[in-house]
Amino acid sequence: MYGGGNTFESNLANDHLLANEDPALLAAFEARIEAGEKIEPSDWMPALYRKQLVRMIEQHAHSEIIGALPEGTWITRAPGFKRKLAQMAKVQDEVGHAQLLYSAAETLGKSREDMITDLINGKSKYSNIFNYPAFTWADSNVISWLVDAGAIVNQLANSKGSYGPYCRALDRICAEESFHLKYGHDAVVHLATGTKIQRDMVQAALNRWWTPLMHFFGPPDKMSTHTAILVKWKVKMATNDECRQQFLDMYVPKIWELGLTLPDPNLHKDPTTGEWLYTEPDWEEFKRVINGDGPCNAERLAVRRTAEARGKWVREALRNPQAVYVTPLA
Ligand code: BYC
Repeated sequence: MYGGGNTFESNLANDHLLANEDPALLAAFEARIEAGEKIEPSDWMPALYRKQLVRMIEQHAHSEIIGALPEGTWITRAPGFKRKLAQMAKVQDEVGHAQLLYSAAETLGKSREDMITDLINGKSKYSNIFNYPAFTWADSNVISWLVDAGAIVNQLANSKGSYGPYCRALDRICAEESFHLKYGHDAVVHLATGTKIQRDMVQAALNRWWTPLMHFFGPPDKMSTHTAILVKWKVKMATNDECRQQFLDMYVPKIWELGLTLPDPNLHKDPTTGEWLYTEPDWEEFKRVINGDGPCNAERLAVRRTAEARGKWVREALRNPQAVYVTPLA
């Protein structure tokens, strides 16, 4: 089970939602999807399509806002003024992506407040990968290059999907992510072509991030709960395994080109099928991390809780501009 709840029960609840739909409306909806039309917020949609989109877009938004934290801690320690400026701009972009995605999810009827509450109470998920620590500057660079690369593979595919507001948010996000990717690549090349200490530092970071990166694309298709219906309704335009394969195909050669290695002796491309073969990453570790028991889960949520508490007076002041606030920070 990968989800926070019981997958069998949640599948039953999903089947029930679908069974209750008006068959004629459902058929018309699926015909629109089949024809490549975009679904907009005011259009009729099955309750399950809405529920799945809220789940996925909300998790994506949380991933952006939590994802800003490991790199954010390196802003003050970035080596040099130019790297500091670029790091700051990137982190700001990630927070902006969260805003776009929360707005897209809100079009489906869940308020931003409820989404944030579910995040800080540990009810909603966010990407596994941001529950690992960025010990060194090289860790931060590996995130900027390879996590953003993985994100682009997934998001470029899904930006051609069926739900208008999510696709438009992804178009904008992908444009910014592609710049992050260039920044991350430049920073990794700098270390990989530098002194022995710099090369060792980037190699150690790569070793640390490889398993979380393989997990990032989600469980293997045969174990995925939601892929089948999301692919059918063109929310996911590529499966977890297809995205993982595309990432390996595009980035393993670039990593090897730098003289860096990957911590999987079985990683190679099958010359006949063109498919990358690898050692399955530890999926038990993945389950633990996405269900709240990773190295940094508690720390990440604690930061968000503090941010939420500190921003309370701003939200209240916006709601009620006449009120006077004398002690903004507790
Ligand atoms: N991490 O049926 P499956 C970024 C969960 S941020 C955590 O395959 P699905 C960046 C899944 O939620 C960009 N949980 O699910 C930011 C489900 O649990 P529930 C992040 C995961 O939805 C700052 C269960 O496992 N990208 O780039 O069909 C700095 C079963 O999985 C993960 C996105 O969010 C995971 N990795 O497919 C730098 C993309 N994988 O909900 C960079 C949008 C699976 O039943 N999301 N789970 O409790 C997606 O494309 C899809 O949701 C996934 C998973 C491919 C991630």
